[in-house]
Amino acid sequence: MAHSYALGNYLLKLISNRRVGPGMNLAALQHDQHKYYRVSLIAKAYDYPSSALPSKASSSLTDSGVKMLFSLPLLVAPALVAAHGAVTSYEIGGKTYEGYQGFSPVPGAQIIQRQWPDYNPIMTVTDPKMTCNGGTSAPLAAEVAAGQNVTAFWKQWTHQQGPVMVWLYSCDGEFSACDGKGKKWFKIDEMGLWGNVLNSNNWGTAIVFKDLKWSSRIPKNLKPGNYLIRHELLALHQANTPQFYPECAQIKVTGSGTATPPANLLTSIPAYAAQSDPGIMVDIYQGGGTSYKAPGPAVWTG
Ligand SMILES: [Cu+2]
Repeated sequence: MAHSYALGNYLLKLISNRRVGPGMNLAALQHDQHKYYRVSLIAKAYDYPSSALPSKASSSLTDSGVKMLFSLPLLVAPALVAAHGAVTSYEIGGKTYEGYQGFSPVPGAQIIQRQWPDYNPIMTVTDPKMTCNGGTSAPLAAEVAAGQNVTAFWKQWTHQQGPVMVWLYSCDGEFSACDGKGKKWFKIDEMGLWGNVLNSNNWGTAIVFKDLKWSSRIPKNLKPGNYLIRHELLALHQANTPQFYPECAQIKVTGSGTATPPANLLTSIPAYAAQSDPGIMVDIYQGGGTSYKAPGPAVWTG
């Protein structure tokens, strides 16, 4: 709902600032992909030609078109639930592991994923939901050999600016007692920005947007044992308004490795960085940045 308010507010600002006139480029609306979807929906409802929709290039709507958008915010309310996204299944060694589909946790569901209650954005890095998006346990675990890939799948994903980060946590025991607490999380994979244009689609999350999946290799010398694997998308499409989307699954790493990450690469979640970290609190449009460093420790490759 916060997004709906933000859209109305944004359009109001556009109109009141008289920044939108006939033929003006509306690419700014794409700053929030949610807005893009809403514009699409409304345009559909009014039989705009498809050329009137904001696209990856650019397009324009007339002043009256914008007013029409502003007058119809309720039309798009159902789109809110469909926005955002979460990991919904995994593939490991050719085997698919169904995850959770969202919004109605099922007691005892036979899955490896920790059931998250919703995929609303988490807005602060210190939120307790940061650990596993509120998921606390799962009855199953997937076996994965050290050195093998784990692929996470998203049924849907909406944003194209911000990093992908993949983390592990050593349970040091049974999953039922594995709460993700303490300074024991480490990164095994990340993809932030390539190139130097923050206001672009050259981001890890843009790959998830396109492919709806992400593969990461479990470090090949990792010490065997029970681990949580945590996939995190950090959406940066709204200036200085980060959105975190993390989900966890339980994996049993096998092999004969002995390696563990050094202490300087371990951190706790929530709060693996300060909210003011430049990788979290960033304005990709007006911030003047030409590079980006994902928050948290460096990736440990084993
Ligand atoms: Cu979203």
